[in-house]
Amino acid sequence: MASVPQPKPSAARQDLYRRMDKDDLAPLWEVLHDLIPDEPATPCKPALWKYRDVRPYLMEAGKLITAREAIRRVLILENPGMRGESCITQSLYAGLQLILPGEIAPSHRHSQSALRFIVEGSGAYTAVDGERTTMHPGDFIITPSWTWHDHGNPGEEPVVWLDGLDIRIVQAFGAQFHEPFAQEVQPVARSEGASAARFGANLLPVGADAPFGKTSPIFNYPYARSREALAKLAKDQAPDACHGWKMQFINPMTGGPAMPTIGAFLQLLPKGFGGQAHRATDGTVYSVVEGSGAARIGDERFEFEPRDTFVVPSWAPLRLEAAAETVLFSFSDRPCQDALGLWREARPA
Ligand code: 1HN
Repeated sequence: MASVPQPKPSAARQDLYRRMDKDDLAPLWEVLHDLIPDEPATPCKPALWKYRDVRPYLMEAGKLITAREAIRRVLILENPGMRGESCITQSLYAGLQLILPGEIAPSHRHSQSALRFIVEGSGAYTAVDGERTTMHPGDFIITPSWTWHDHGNPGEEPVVWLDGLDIRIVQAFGAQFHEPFAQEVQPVARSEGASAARFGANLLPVGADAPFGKTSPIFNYPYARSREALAKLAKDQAPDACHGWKMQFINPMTGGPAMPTIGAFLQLLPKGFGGQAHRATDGTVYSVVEGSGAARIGDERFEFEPRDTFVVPSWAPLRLEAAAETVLFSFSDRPCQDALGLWREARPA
């Protein structure tokens, strides 16, 4: 698009703009170059949150406000290029949520979808439409759009997870709805593990409808199983030059992504891995599960260790390095972009 911004409009043009402004009109030619950039132009910056730095704030918040009072006791991971906008990429929200032993976070539902990636502690549960699932580190848990959900921690230790929500995507469509449940804790309607048995054993109950619409009927993908799949994959196949061994969490009813708006992935990097540069149009949030290494994002280098979170903006070149065998969880808006035919990547030749 050959549109060259004018340095300063002439007096006659400015006069025209001023008069039309009163009638809610504006000249496209003054903004065209910003509206349609040659390449992705995002205010989103690369950033890393060290869990070691975040955890003390989270625990202090745990002393100052209960989960019940807060509704959700979360520290938002605000992208440094978009402070005050409650987002980590241009399209996604992320935060670290704490629930202490004995606490509950009250039940509600909303049109926004959420994922939980468990970062620290075991023994808390989340309930989705009448079924509870117990959290363990590394589990990938989904709260599908418009499902009743609440959390509780009947265990002995603080539990912390990374929340990812499609808040900005739903907001862009003006399709936000929220409703509190009549009681703080929703009744349990099925035994724990019911969804995994019905939908997660490469079997489907004959005649079953998708209980969560376009979202996977499996709402907990336990780390032990995902980790084993990665280990087996790595035994028989060479790593990808950019991603190592990378798998996507899928919806068993469709073979597509587990969530309609958010793609979630788990990848293994061998010790000593020095990945090639890769970029894609989906800004991506990473949570470090095992190992250590560095993410080179553009010309910045971020060293990571387990439980750290980092973000890679849309179209920023990423190179992953692993000092030890490393496992990374990640999520992005890729399913949205795929559905609309927008997703692009650039791999080394
Ligand atoms: C929400 O419902 C949860 O259910 C977490 O745990 C974070 C951020 C914004 C809006 C709703 C949860 C949220 C949220």
